[in-house]
Amino acid sequence: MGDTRTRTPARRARTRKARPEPETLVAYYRQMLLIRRFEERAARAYTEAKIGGYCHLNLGEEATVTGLMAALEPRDYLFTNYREHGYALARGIDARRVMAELYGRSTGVSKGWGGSMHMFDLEARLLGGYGIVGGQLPLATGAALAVSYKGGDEVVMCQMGDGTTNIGAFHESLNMAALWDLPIVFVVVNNGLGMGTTVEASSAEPELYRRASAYRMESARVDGTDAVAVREAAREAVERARSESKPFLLETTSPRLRGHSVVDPARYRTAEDKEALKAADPLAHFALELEEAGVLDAETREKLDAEVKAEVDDAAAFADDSPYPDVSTLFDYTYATPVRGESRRLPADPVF
Ligand SMILES: Cc1ncc(C[n+]2csc(CCOP(=O)(O)OP(=O)(O)O)c2C)c(N)n1
Ligand SMILES: [Mg+2]
Repeated sequence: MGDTRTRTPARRARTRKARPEPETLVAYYRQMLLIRRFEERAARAYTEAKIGGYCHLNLGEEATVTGLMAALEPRDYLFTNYREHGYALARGIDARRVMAELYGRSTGVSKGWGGSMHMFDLEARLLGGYGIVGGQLPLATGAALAVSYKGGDEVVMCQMGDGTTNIGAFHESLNMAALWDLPIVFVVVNNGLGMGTTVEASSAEPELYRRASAYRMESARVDGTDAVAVREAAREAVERARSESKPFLLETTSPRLRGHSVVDPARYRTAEDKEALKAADPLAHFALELEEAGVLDAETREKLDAEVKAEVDDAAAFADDSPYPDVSTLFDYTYATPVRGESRRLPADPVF
């Protein structure tokens, strides 16, 4: 790699793989299962017109989400793209509040005004959910600058998709983060597609983690279908950001099991592609691996299935029973501080 510090695949292959306790593995499995069932329920609720607007699911990315969130401390900050339901759940936000946000109800994470793409929870330090591709990067970089300026030891994690690495803000943000030694971990969740366009068709350097070398930033690629491997790689990056205040670019690879959003029939996929996807399902593989290792038996698996189903059913019922936000609160959360002369008019109201 010459003068860059980007890791070679050989260096990555030597990364130590920790052996977590059986309870931890089962907890990761449960987390992944919750995300899976939650997302399936969201897809169903969308077809029932309970959810409006855009809705992008983490199906296939459960191990990535679980591993990444296991690497963060509660005091760390998280920025994501619009595909963030799983992150909100794994960050510890109640499934009821996440579902209620999808339903646009006042009990939701963003009080019903954000919807699927704009979850925001200060307590969980989830600072969004962004619908503009790459919109989260400059904000996350700014948050890392604020941490650095204040001398804090929090780390900022900024998640994005593979397609986002072709957006200008990606390069501006990485450049500044490297130049100013900011405590930020950029994570590229490479699901192989930006809507219907493959990484190979859109990126001159399809090994996306290597892009960091342009900024002399360290980077690595990890199997995003392996929650433990993701956790280990992310921990290394997070702890380095914390102790040395150095940015890092981590790329995870995992399949996107369904269309870009719930309304995408994914016609660009062949029947063989779809069969291959089913066979590659990370959740099914993880369950099998745990069963073979004697960590998960059929009884526990059934128990977890029932528990998670009840949790998701309860979340959907809670969302359904919750009120819509009052229109009078439409502008309440637009600005953090009062704005002089703030207009509280609705779009159809006269300005003066
Ligand atoms: C600035 C901007 N350009 C285009 C879009 C439309 N758009 C929404 S998602 C998307 C693809 C992004 O793909 P990727 O970054 O790989 O994320 P993924 O959806 O796979 O998680 C595009 C082009 C947008 N929302 N914002
Ligand atoms: Mg993608």
